[in-house]
Amino acid sequence: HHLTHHLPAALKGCEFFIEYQPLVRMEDGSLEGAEALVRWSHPRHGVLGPDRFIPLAEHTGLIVPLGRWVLQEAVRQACQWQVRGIGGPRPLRVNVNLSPRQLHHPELVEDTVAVLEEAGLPPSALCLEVTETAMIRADENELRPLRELAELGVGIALDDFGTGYSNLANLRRLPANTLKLDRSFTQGLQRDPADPVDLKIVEGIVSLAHALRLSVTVEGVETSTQAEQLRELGCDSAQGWFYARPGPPERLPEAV
Ligand code: G
Ligand code: G
Ligand code: NA
Ligand code: MN
Repeated sequence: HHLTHHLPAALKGCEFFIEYQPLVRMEDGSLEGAEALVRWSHPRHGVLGPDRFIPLAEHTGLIVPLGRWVLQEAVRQACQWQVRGIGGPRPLRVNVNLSPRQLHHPELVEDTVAVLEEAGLPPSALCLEVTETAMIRADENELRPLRELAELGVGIALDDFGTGYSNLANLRRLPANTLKLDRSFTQGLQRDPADPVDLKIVEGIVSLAHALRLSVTVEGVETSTQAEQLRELGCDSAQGWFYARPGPPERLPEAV
């Protein structure tokens, strides 16, 4: 694949950049943080989304240096927000996605700690997102680095929750402190009136998550109706086009 072929040069040539999508607290609409979403500014194909190249980078192993770059960049950015007082008295958190391959990399903990220390960012200002599917596939050895990071105060989010096949016993053993409800659930609330079964499912997931002391973030909120329903169902924070699309870091202060 020709894109695969060009990935190493693209990383060397600084063709990647990051957009940030705000995370908003449901209780008061305040800005909680932002998710870092990588893009490739390809000289011939224009801007490519992560779906176009993350699987390729994962396949070749380039995801490790690329992921490290994303982490470093995002942590530096979070530091900038802190320095400028954006987000008010509570420091903004930055969420960074981790691929399965990064999860298995022996230096994950060391690298992450080094990046935080170098930037002077407290571990609690970083959250690592790992998909539900990747987490439930991980054995105890593979979960250990995440557990270590969680003990240091780094947030761990179960991303795209509801698309995998977790069972309850499984959820308990994961080192996550946040559950990100996949946007397919949010879409189910689109109809007016919302499907009562969809409402019950979300309600059930939220109460299960809270029983396990997981905070719930909902993805893909596109309308005020959805936002209101999800707030009433007890979701803690939200992300989606209703609040803001992913954008450059300078735009974050205007987000809320
Ligand atoms: O932004 P949308 O922007 O198209 O992102 C699509 C998916 O790509 C998201 O679900 C996200 O999990 C994934 N993604 C975005 N940035 C990164 C990244 O830096 N690393 C990894 N592994 N996945 C990412
Ligand atoms: O979950 P991942 O981490 O998979 O999610 C990020 C992806 O979701 C990105 O591609 C982003 O552009 C997209 N996205 C973010 N907000 C919304 C939304 O409100 N609606 C839809 N349809 N997609 C969204
Ligand atoms: Na994500
Ligand atoms: Mn997600």
